[in-house]
Amino acid sequence: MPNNAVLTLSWVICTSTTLSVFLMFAFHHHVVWNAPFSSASENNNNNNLVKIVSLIDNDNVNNNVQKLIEQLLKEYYDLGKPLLIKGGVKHWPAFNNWNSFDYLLTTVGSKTEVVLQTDVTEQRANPFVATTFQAFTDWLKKYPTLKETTEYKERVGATYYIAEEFDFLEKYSQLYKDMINLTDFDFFKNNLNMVGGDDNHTINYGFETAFWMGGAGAKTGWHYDYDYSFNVLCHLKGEKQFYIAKPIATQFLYPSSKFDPGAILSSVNFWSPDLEEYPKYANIQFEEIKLDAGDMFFIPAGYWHAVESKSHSISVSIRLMPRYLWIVNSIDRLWEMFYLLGWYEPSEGTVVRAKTIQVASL
Ligand SMILES: O=C(O)CCC(=O)C(=O)O
Repeated sequence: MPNNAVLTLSWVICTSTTLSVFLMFAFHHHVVWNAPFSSASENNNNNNLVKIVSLIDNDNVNNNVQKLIEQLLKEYYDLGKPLLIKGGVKHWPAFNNWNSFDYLLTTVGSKTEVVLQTDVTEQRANPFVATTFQAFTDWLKKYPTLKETTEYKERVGATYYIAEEFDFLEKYSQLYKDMINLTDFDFFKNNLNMVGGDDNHTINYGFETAFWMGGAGAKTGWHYDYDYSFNVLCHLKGEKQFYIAKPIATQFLYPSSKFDPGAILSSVNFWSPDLEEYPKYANIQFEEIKLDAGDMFFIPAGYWHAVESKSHSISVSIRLMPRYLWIVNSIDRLWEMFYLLGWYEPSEGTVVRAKTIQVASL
């Protein structure tokens, strides 16, 4: 090839690669900060923020219930609005099975290591402890109520929470079976061409799941998720209080640059807001939603939420995202990998855990 042609080809390749990378980062920035597929343009009228539908009196543990759930989720997914289905996961075997510590200990294994969040990681420094599943369940049994965990927190400074453990369920096939193969959500995977975090469908049926198990007083701070446009919290044990605000509440929530792959965190701690530092927070409007065991809660992307367990609690998040968001999200995964390799230090910290403190008992 003549020299000129080689030069021109190299120039074209370099320019188009640089442009593609630039466009990718610009698109990533737009999606992360605006969650554009959510109903972010709505006005600030907070009436009926969450639609509540009750299936509690519906004893039909059969396909009709599943069809109804699928239709409801589809409708609210299209509207981009939160939906609480009371009793939506009561037909899962997990609803009964996971009530028993013995069952969980046998399935997960008493010596299995679990990593526990100890504080509102989204807004504070993030100490994590690692211990055995046995030690964690012993702690839950010893401190079963909010009164007892509050006293413990005052004394020791911690409340323990297995929070958003992505690969937890995949390791225990029986726990997956207790969720009746996630057929309530098949529509989203098959008809909307959405993907979970992992393509190994034989283990996880093509869904991404996150496992949450904590003591009374376990908390998740103000944040919104931009990536999972399909995010359903299936609440299986205990009581949880959700605080949820429309995307437009961003103006009152002081988004921080603390790094959380897939999410934007607020600088404001729901449980101790500093109104001198964050005065606009005084104007926020949010709704409180109580989740009982057996409830299913659809949280559209872009909606701010904070969560508090009022008793010992267990939930599973079922999540999917459109294929293009998976590509956008891979930039976050790359940064996460760089952080874990020590090549990137987020200026305002991160919720990604790099270190844990090993303890034999809690
Ligand atoms: O249940 C929790 O503590 C948090 C749930 C949550 O933030 C989510 O599913 O996005």
